Amino acid sequence: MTSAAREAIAVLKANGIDRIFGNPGTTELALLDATVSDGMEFHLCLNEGVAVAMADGFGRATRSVGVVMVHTSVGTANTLTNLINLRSDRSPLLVIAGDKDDRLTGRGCFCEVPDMPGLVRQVTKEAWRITLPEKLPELVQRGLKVAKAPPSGPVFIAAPENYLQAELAPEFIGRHARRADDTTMRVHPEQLVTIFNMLASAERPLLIAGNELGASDAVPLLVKIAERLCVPVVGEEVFTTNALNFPTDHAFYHGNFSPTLPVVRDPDVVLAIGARMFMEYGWPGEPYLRPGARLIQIGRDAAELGKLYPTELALLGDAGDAVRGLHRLLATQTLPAGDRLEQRRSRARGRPASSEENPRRALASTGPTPAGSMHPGRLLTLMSEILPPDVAIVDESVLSKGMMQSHFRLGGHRRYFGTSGGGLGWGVPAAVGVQLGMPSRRVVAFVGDGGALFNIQALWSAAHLRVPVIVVVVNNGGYMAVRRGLGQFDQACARSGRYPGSALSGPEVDFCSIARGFGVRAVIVNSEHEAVDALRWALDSQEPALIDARVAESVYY
Ligand SMILES: Cc1ncc(C[n+]2csc(CCOP(=O)(O)OP(=O)(O)O)c2C)c(N)n1
Ligand SMILES: [Mg+2]
Repeated sequence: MTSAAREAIAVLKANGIDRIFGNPGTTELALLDATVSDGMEFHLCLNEGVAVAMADGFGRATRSVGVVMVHTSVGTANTLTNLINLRSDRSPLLVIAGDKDDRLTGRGCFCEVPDMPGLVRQVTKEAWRITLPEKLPELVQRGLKVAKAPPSGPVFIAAPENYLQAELAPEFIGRHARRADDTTMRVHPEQLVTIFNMLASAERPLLIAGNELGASDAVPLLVKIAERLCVPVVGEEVFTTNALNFPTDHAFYHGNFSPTLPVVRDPDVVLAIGARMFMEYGWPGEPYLRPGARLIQIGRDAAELGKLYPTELALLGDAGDAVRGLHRLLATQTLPAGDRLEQRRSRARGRPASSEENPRRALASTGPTPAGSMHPGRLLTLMSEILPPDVAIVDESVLSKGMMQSHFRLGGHRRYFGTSGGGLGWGVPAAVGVQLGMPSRRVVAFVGDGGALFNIQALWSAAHLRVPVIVVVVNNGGYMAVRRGLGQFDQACARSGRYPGSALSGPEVDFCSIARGFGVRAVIVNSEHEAVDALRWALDSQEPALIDARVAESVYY
């Protein structure tokens, strides 16, 4: 005999899952008790938002499905912000929430929310409530399958306490303890030939490299395609970029998509691979793409293909697979001839062929800053020089995210994780999760002072799990996105010079004391010289560390 909870753990283990992130209550005792078994660990997180982001970081680092356990309605409610992030990032996750004993339904019991899946239905791919004990292993197995299936995303299961504890009849034991199928999405080779030839014969081709690429291992092959065909490349927009989709220091890389980039203004053929087109932040006014550009889109999400701009060719398929296929065609298809290739090369480079300097780096302004604070661009340049060649960056730096893309050398063996979801409180816990999943790399969280405070207690997890994550707080004194927004809004606040809801002062937040309170070493840096020392000090040890980097507020508005 075994309980539904124990059988659910057996299903997870059969799927190679060896840890659950969560925050339990007494409703989930059967599940928590069942984690005490060989090959399964429970990582206590000090808020459910922390659990979701840590599981996400771990899942993304190990290319697996993160699993989270939370307590009833109250714990589920705390998962919402990061579930919104994960849904936006197409990140697979399984959340199992304990629910009250099914016999209590409708009696106004403690923590009662009559429809737990209803709490999360809008921000998950699927949300179910178990109606029989034997449904738990079945839906855990199916939940993993649905979470992984393209476009991947979070799945939620509410499991009433009495069903978690119930013993299963023998025929239900072992029935679902098998690996959930992976879905392969192959693109058709003939269509790839058409695409290759459209790209090769175009006058002014453009490649848009999207997040699905960063999550694959095909970026080096895309670099080769761009180089051989001489095609300029842009990434997704800054705020939707959540992965390293093309080396940002490559001569053919023109930065994140922006309708004002010269190379975006006049393409005749656009190939968007695994890219969202687009996730609008505000009403765009003018179209982002010139009418008449022939658009080809490839990706795992049918809803994104031809979403806002009509395509000439739309292929539902895996971005990495498509790139591998296109790369193979380099050996067999006709490439543009000599002088045409030269013309294309100079357009792709977007800068004089002799200069080895990346144009966007030169463009980035790093003028003087008030004494006692650094320019965030300079900080990032220093970080780029000092951090290891295989460092993994976890970025939730809001207004500094564009500078991360331009000043920090993202390429080679470096990895980059961000969120496109807009919900603050993902970065610090996600970095702890990435570091757990990538023990041989150093992981650096680059987080805003405002965003860091939404789930700062993830520092405790870093100390508790002894993972050497380095948290760099880019401290500009508050919510500069709000401050800048109010300035651009140009009404009462701009006229009076008073900016409510944006300053983290009176008292100033003491990040170092907070970090030490959670068992993490910490230091303040006010200058470039101190930043260099602090980064070396943090890297010298295998303990987690926080660096409170004071950057100039005035850079942001
Ligand atoms: C959960 C959540 N609450 C509120 C917001 C609104 N918001 C957007 S940016 C921002 C300020 C972020 O401050 P910080 O992390 O310091 O970055 P900065 O704006 O200074 O670059 C806030 C509060 C949000 N995105 N998510
Ligand atoms: Mg800030």
